[in-house]
Amino acid sequence: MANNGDGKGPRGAAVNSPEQRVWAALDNFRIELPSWGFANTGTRFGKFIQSAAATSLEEKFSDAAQVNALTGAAPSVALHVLWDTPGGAKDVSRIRELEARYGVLAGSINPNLFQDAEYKFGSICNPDAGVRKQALDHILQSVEIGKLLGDRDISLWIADGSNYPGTQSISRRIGWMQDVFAATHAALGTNQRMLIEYKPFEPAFYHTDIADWGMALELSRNAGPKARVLVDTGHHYQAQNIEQIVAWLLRLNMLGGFHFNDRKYADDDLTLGSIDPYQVFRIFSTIFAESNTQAVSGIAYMIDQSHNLKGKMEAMVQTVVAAQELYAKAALVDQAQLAGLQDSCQLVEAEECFRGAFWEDVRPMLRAWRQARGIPADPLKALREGGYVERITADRKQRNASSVSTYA
Ligand code: PSV
Ligand code: MN
Repeated sequence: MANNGDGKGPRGAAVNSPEQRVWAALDNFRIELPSWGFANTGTRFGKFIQSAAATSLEEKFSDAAQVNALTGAAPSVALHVLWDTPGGAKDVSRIRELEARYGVLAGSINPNLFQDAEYKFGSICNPDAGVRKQALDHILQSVEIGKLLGDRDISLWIADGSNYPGTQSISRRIGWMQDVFAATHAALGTNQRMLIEYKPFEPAFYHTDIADWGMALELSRNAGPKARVLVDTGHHYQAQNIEQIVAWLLRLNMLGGFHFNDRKYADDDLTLGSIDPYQVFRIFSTIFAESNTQAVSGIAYMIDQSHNLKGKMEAMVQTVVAAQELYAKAALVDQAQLAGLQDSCQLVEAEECFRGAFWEDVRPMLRAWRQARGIPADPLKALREGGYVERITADRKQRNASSVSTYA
């Protein structure tokens, strides 16, 4: 979902009170929910079925609508084509009905290029031209679904790579990717974009075809003007400076959006901000500091988490609330003051100005903002007291008990 902080770009805007900055930021903040975050998933060692998990696309829309009602910040739900729209373009009218019934919109469209047996040795980088064509056809079908739904973004995560040195030509695979992305770009509608996601490892452990932001950037530029880079916060090596990547991509007007989650070790998909909230604050602060308003306005904020241990509804509400809190903290940074301190190299003062905002407790401001906007002051408490989780648990229990599949 597009979002531009306080709507004007911090350096260009009239300086408001901290509270006004926070309220304006919250009014504009939108974050997309992943349909797969409401369904049963597992680890690679086993699947954990939850009684309240969504067992159909309708239930995913219902859950997403509930999260949106409680937070006021999550009006769209990302779809994974294989799991949500197995009928392809034929499913579009059904999705439209669900949008109308539940009041949340379908968001980014995610082709699935990693699950089918044919993709064992890769999808768009597979040495077999037939498999590459199958992958391209699936991407083009996703573009078509997005076009029919009026959705802006196709999010492309390519799981391809290899496990052993010498077993694949890294170079030739680059060419195959370029061909597929060029064909994808050519199929995009006027308002559509393709977002290219990167990830250093997993499922491949020697080389991954799109391993970092440099590769994603080059592939995006090569594909055409409607391609952008997608930053999944869990897809970096431990010591990587993610906000620096964000600053570069914004500067180049090449940041398409985020998949938010947190991690302790690798791509753990933990709740946003649960391990390192300062990291998320630094990312948001980088966005508030950016003067290229066009680049900032194109950022799609999305959640990419699927919880196995926490209740799915609870985890999703908690995540949206955490994102709002960290976004509000970043809005508190006085950008004009900070820029002055940076330019005069007043290091300690600059650092205090920056991290001081992080240490502010913004929760009272959020409560006041929510009350003024007719949203429950404490969304998690409202979820617990509202009876929704009990209702869906009772309703879905039986179906989930007999479910054997992941990503229902
Ligand atoms: C892969 O790890 C990823 O981050 C991609 O965005 C997928 O679409 C998503 O997770 C769901 O598996
Ligand atoms: Mn992701």
